[in-house]
Amino acid sequence: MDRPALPPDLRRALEASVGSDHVVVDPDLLVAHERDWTGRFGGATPALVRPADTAQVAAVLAACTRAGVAVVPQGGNTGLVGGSVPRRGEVVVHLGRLQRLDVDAHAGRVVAGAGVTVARVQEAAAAAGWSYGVDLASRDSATVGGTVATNAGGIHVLRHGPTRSQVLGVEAVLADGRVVSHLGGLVKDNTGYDLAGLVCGSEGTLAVVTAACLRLVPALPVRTVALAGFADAPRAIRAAGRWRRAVSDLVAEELFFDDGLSLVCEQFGLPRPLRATHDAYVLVEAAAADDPTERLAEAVGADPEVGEVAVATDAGGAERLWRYREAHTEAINALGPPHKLDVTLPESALPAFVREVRDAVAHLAPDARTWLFGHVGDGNVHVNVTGLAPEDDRVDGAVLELVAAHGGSISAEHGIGVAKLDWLHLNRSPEELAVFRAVKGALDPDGTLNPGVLVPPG
Ligand code: 2HG
Ligand code: ZN
Repeated sequence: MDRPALPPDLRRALEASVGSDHVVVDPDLLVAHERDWTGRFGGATPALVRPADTAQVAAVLAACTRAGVAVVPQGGNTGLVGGSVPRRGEVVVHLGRLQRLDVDAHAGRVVAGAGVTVARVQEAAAAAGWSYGVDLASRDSATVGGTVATNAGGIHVLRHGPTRSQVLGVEAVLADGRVVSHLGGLVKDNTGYDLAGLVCGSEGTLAVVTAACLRLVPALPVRTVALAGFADAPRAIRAAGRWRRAVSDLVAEELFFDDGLSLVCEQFGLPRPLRATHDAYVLVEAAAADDPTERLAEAVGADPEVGEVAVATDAGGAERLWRYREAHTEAINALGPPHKLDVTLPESALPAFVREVRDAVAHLAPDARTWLFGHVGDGNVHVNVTGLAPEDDRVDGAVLELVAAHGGSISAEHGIGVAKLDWLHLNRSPEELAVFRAVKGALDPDGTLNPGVLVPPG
């Protein structure tokens, strides 16, 4: 991989803005930032720049735009669609030093710098008697900047909505260095275009998020987790729908299958969680101010389609059950770079999709393996396919077309990045895509910010 050179004038301007220690050009230090978490997407960068605050981000972006050099913003680099890594010589603007964290315990909100991890926001919220509505397996690395820029989902979307539902305002820097800031945090604030809502989910293509004001939700300190085994996917999906309607304390509802569970158990040396082997599993978590166990047991224990169930009411037991679900991503990655197709289906189409998607992959790539798991509570299935060459995207196209044919979304929570760009038209009309391009052109006329991501060429 040829590493592009950083133009000397730009290097001087960047060093003047952030200090020479924070303009990294040593190839050994750059490699970790050049490939995404899956190992499927990446390229070479001439430099990684580490601004310390919003003013420095502004100076960096203005210098890059003046020099005609594109940038890719990066936080924890936990993205899964190739949107956080350089592909064609972009400078990486790393937001890790933006660590502001101010909690307003009275109002129930927090202003967090882009580099603060989701786990730190959760801890700060808990210390103030609140909770943060977003949680995801990559909580210790994923950052506020990245999760806002991608409108990250996670395991609590069915209760609290995705990241966009938590965002009360953002501070972001445009490509020319202008700062757009609206961090007042008022819940009722009906003063025109929702710029925070627009920047959230724009995947670094419109502005670089430097801070966000996030709402907090009431803490629900008593939690119970149940893992139920089912004879097949339709039974599991039907039960998940019944529990969503019956259990008002439900905060998470996840689905996985026996092949994924066996892989996790093998790779991490874990005992199987239930006595018997079942085809499909649903993990549910209920949380409340008082003990929700009885209410959850009433629904899960009495469900005629459940084959077997394990319940955890203490934190250690809950973590143990969650591990079977959360370790899927790592276990699958160990098999080689997967193709990740993060999709949502209408509830009524889920059983058919689960059956048809395996057939569709097997038809095109008989040697590939299909792994299905995800957030069944909001119809979100993570279709992972291993055993394909990274650049062979015939399976990607077939799966995404199947999703669209069922009225689903080709990206539930990971975003479009570069991975899904060729299929965005399945969900977005030519008129919508023209608006995407108009917005991009208005905010980033020189195309400095994350080129090739999210916005298809006209
Ligand atoms: C999860 O739900 C993440 O664990 C990752 O969204 C999903 O690995 C995946 O495909
Ligand atoms: Zn997920």
